[in-house]
Formats: sequence, structure tokens, C-alpha cells
Amino acid sequence: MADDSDIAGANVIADALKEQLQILALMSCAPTEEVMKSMYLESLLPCGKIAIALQSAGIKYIGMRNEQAACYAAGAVGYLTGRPGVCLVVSGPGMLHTIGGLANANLNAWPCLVIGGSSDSDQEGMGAFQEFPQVESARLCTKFTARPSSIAQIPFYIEKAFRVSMYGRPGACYLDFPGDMINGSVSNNDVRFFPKVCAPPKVLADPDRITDAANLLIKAQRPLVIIGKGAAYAHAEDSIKDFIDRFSLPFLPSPMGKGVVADDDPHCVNAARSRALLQADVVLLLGSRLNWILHFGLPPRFAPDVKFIQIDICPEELGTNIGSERTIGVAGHLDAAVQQLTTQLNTFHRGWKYPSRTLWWQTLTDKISENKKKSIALSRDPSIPMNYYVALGKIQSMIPKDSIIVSEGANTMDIGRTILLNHSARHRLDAGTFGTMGVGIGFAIAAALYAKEHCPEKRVVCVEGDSAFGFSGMELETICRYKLPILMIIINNNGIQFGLEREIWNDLKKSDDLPAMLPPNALSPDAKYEKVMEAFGGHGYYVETPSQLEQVLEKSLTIHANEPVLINVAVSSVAGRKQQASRPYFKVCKFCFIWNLTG
Ligand SMILES: Cc1ncc(C[n+]2csc(CCOP(=O)(O)OP(=O)(O)O)c2C)c(N)n1
Ligand SMILES: [Mg+2]
Repeated sequence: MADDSDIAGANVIADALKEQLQILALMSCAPTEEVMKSMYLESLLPCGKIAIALQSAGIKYIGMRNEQAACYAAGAVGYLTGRPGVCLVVSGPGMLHTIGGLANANLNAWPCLVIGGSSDSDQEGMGAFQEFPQVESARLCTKFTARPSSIAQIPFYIEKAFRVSMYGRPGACYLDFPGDMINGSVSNNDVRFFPKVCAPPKVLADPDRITDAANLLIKAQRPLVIIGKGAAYAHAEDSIKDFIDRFSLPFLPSPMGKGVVADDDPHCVNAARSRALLQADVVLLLGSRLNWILHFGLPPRFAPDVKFIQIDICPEELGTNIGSERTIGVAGHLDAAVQQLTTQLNTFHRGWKYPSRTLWWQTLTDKISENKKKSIALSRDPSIPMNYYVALGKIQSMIPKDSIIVSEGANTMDIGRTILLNHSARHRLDAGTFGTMGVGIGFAIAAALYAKEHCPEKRVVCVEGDSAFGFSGMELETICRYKLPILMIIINNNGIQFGLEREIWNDLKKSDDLPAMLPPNALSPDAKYEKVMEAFGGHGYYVETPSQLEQVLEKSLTIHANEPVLINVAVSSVAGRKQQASRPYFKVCKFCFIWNLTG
């Protein structure tokens, strides 16, 4: 029926978004109308209007403290749900704060959408309040960036942004809305809303490539499967678990591919990672890219003549860094392609499975037990302050098996990756492809909102280095305001990967030229991060020993199970990873450890 009443731009945005959103929550830092009025900025900060319109349309609104953390959260919502999380931000500095989040989501191949307000179009180029070339700024870190051509066309752009962010290789999108578009209105008759974008098609792989892949795999002497977060995103866990079991293949998870097949599965060779990479002769990549995380697929970390089978949603990815002659590139949806490969092996190589008694398995299992022995010895070290293995080992022994684990830091994340085990797909969120610090709290907020809607019985456990925590620490207030039951654990070594021992700190702080004296990686010893949580109404604890950690974990997981908790865990400022076979990361310099960029 024709409706000749008018509709405001803000309401067109809200109604179009409502059509597309999956998890009805939106991360934002837009001021409310009251704040705008009190600031006399109503005409200049029109984003608040969108926020109110969204809430009126029934979309839940999560007001965060910094746009950057809000955008990290939106990216994580995208990863967890397969539809972009949406982040609404004010113009200029607000929009610019989302650049880190847009880039992080885009490099992780996660769907994410930022809606930015911008100054009125008739003030463009005049030096308007918070004016900035926002569309241009977003372009380098998004798949699609646009400013709608009219109010009536807004639903078209929103539908397109959702579709582009979800289809093909997922990624980030940005839409820009000048104030006059948000405040203006059009006749309802002129607006055409688009139906919800449906899930992307499961693109099948080229059968010839599947044949080639199967033929290469069965000839492998030392096969290795690497499971990436692309496999987690594709919900390929059942097919991959079946594939690994059926053909009895050793596998390594990438950092966020952990849990697609459980870390304690007997085929998991994570504890022999370097050896497995170096000696494999055929590597099957499942949604995992040959970027820095996998040492580009090149020597000295891989054998020079290793062959790859790459399965990826994005054809352009196939052959990256290694050239196409050393890889069988299979483009397709991970779940579909793995099933095709399974069928191929079952049909044309009936009964094939990689033998369990081979020198390769022996090499891997020997290395695993050697490395496990070293980790166990470290985790029994009775020294106080604790080392990472003791603290993380205690956490691993107490948190529920199906926890959603968020983790960031250097040592905290790297060592945590081997000690904190995952048993389900999409239950691990960390600094990811971009290596971004500061993502953890936004991710934890996203995970808690996701869990509330889909699996309220699951715990969100966020294990942060003290430096990583500092990037978005004020979001503790957000956690407390929305009563999100997140268990935050700070592994506090007073520093970025390493800190200063107390005696050295006490000596140095007598200096009246601290910028000249304090090592670049040192942070304050005795920082009482737990007090920040208490300041906002959550529970905070500080612990120094394994038994104190055990007691407060017990309490946090029982009587405080539904509340925000922060445990500040003091660990040794000089403890690090166990000796690595590969090159060292640091060299010692006077008081401190300096980044050794050349390795
Ligand atoms: C946005 C951003 N800034 C800086 C860095 C460089 N960086 C890498 S790890 C790290 C912090 C490591 O310290 P912490 O979180 O305390 O973990 P630890 O290794 O001490 O356990 C930093 C700042 C980064 N990766 N991302
Ligand atoms: Mg630290």
C-alpha cells in the first residue's frame, strides 16, 4: 500500500540494518540525543539520531568507550556469526579510530561494517567540524567503501555492504552518511528496502583439482594438514574431523584454527610444530594462508621442495609466495571442498589411509614427547614469581573445556597457544593475521554477547598480557555496565614481553631522567589492574602464587560465574618461552631486552 508519509534518513538506515543484522547488537560510541543537546551539537553530531532510531527499531545497542575497541568487537561478531557486526561512529576522529578495526577485520577476512556520520555535504571542503576525507581513508582497509547517493538509495548500499562483506573472501566495509542525509527525509514511497542477504553459496571445487590433490596426498611420505581460521569460519569442523580421522593424518592448527579439531586429538602435532613444518613433503592447507604466520611456506622453515595443496575460498590466494608450480590450488568453500576430497579418496583410493607406523609419525611423536617434557618441567617450577607455564597451566586446569578463549600479548599469547587448549571451532580469538594488540577486550565483549544469545552456559575467558590489556582497558566499564560475565586474566610481567626486576626498577626510579633510563619495554611494576575492575563494580583479585590463583579461579568460576571478574596474576618479569630451535627473538642489552628486529 502506498505510504506518502516521510521517513528520516536515520530511520531508513535503522530499518535497512534491521533487515540485515543477525545478532541484534551494534557496537558504537555515538552520543545519545541528550548528550548532543547538552553539548549543543545536535546538528553537528547526527549519529546519535541513528543510535536512537536503531534502538527504536529493536536493535540492541552496545555503547563502548572507544571506537577502535567497538570496531574490534564488530569484527569478532562477524567471525562468530558469519554476518558483519556493525559499528556506528561519529565523524572525523571517531571514524578514524575505526581504521585499526577495519584493517584488523579485513586482514582476518572477517565481515564487519562501519557506519560513519560525516559533516554536512554542503560544508564539504570548508573546514567543517570534524571534517575528514573518510571515504578515502577507509578505502585501503575495506572491500567496499561508499557514500550513498541519496536517502532513498540507503537500503541498496546497506544490502550491498552486507553482501560484499560476507561473499567471496569476507572482509570489512565502510558506509559514510553526511549529516544532511541522516537529518533529511524522503517519502516512504521512494524507499525500497532489500531482503536479508542470504548465506554465501557453498562454491564447489573444480573436480580435476580435487583429483590432482588426492593423487598427490596419497603419494606423500610425510604429509601434514594445516587448519586455518578460514576452516573455522566455514564451519568445516565436522568434515575436517572426519577427514583427519578417516585418513589418519597429522595436523597443525593455525592460532585461530585451534579447536576445529580438538587440540588434544591424537593427530594434533602442535607440540612438534617446527619439526612438522620443516620436514613435511606434502602440506594440505585448509583455509590457512602462507603469510608470516606460516613463514611464507619458504625455507628455512619449510623444505625447499615441499609441495602444497591449498584449499581456499579466494582463488587469488593460491600460489602466494610459493608460485603455482609447487601447489595444487583448489578454490572453493572449505566444507564443500573437504567433502569432495574425502569422496575422491574413498571412491578412487578405497581403503587408503596414512599408515600409523611410519618414520614420520615416529619423528613427530618423539618430538612431541620431548617438548611436552620441557613444558611439564617448566610448569612444575616452584619459583615465585611464577613463570608463564605455571600460571597458564593452572588456568588451563581449571577453566571449563568448552570456554571461549580470547588471548593477546606476546609471551602470554604465544605460550598460551600451546597451553590453553581448545576443543571447539571458533572458540579462540587472538591478535590474528594483523598481530593487533588491543583487540582482546572488544573480542571478549563480542564473545560474551554471542554466548548470551547462542550458548549462555559457556564461559568467556580473556587472557591478556599487561601491555595488551592497556590498549583498551577502559572497556572494563563497558563490561560492567552491561553486566557481561567475562573472566579477565592479566598475565602481568610488568612489561612488553619482558619487564624489569623489582630491584632494578627500584634503582632506576631514583633517576630524575626516566625517559633516558627506563627500558622501552618496561611497564610499572605493581600496577593494580584489579582495582580498575573494582572501580566499575566488578570483582578484582591480585595473586602471586599458584594456590592463590587456584582459589580465586575457583571463586570466579562458581560464585562469580555470572559477573565480570579480573584476576591480576603476577608473573616473573624475565621468564619467557622455553628454548626454541628456531632463531631467538631478543638479545640482552644492559638492563633490558631490546627488540631484535633483524633476528
Ligand atoms: C597495536 C599494536 N601496537 C604495538 C604492537 C607491538 N607489540 C607486540 S606484542 C606487544 C605487547 C606484549 O606485551 P604483553 O601484552 O604484556 O604480553 P607479554 O609478552 O608481556 O606476556 C606489543 C606492544 C602491536 N602488535 N600492536
Ligand atoms: Mg607483559
